[in-house]
Amino acid sequence: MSSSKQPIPLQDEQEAQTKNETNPELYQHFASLVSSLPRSQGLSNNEFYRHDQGWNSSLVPMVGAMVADVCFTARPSDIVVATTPKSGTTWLKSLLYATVHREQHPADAADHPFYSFGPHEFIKYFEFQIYSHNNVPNLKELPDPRLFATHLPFVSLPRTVVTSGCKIVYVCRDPKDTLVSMWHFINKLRARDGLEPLSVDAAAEFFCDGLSPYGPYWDHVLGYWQAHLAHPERVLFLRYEEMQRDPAAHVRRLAEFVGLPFSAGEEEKGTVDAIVRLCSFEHMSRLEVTKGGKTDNALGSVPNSSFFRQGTVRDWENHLSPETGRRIDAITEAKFKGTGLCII
Ligand code: PPS
Repeated sequence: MSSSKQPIPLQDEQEAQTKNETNPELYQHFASLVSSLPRSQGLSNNEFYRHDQGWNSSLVPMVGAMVADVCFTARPSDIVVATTPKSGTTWLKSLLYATVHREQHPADAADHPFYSFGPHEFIKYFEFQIYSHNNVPNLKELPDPRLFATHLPFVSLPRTVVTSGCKIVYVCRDPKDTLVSMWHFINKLRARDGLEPLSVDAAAEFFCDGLSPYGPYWDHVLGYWQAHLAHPERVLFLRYEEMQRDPAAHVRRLAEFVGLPFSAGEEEKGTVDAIVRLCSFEHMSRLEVTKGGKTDNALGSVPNSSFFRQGTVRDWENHLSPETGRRIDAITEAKFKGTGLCII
């Protein structure tokens, strides 16, 4: 278990600890490069650019990804939460943080840091929290195990994440539920930015064309699936629907994977169940910090409540037509055929 004193993630404390430096020239260099890439509309509140490695995103996170690639130095002890957006990131981050820091912050403690900070303050994204606003932070002082997050496809991870042999935890979700969750979220951002909402049909069209954040969705999932097949000890591959069915089993898997299995004493004390309860949708979505707090990142300020909507499986049936559902299933079957991957 982590014996180090990872501070609770007060923005100021962390900034002081990471001795922020800036490099506007580097950011400008990559911004010019991204600006020269093919661009299009997509399932977004911003224009998409197409990265050379085949994925789409708005400019800011793509620049952040490029800065991370050249500036981030991974350690074998690092743990990276990787996801395609809206597939269970917030939940997985919470479970991982609560598991890794369970000694310092017991899940049933009344002063657990989850009561004070939004869920995305604990494990930050490379591409729009850590490497943003011209920052090139010195992350060397952060105690092990350092926890990071990303929505980047495997092919574009900061290169030392792959070469260091650090651990990656990936979660995927039925693409239809992922799409519906994304559509709701993007429309909130569009309303914030004074843009018209996207219809669900337009959103589905973009999604099927690969024009979703960090999409094509299918390439994203396959990239991590193949990495998991090649290195199961380094890449844990989880499914949102299976986590819903048995969250406690997944917390145990997660703990074992990161080398912090629960002891018999912890099992007896109910530590696993306490973590499951702490991180459950029902609990997290009702916290004051969720209802009233915001998370600032390079894409703007986002209410914490927007990371919690329904937290259920098959909500797509309430929004997508059966034809759209079949169309997405057909793409999924075709793309995953012969890979051993089944997620619907
Ligand atoms: S993000 O923006 O990429 O971080 O979003 P992400 O967290 O990946 O996905 C948001 C969806 O996950 C649901 N959610 C949860 N499900 C179960 N348990 C917990 N604790 C939890 N927290 C968030 C959230 O409601 C979004 O799904 P939908 O279908 O929109 O409800």
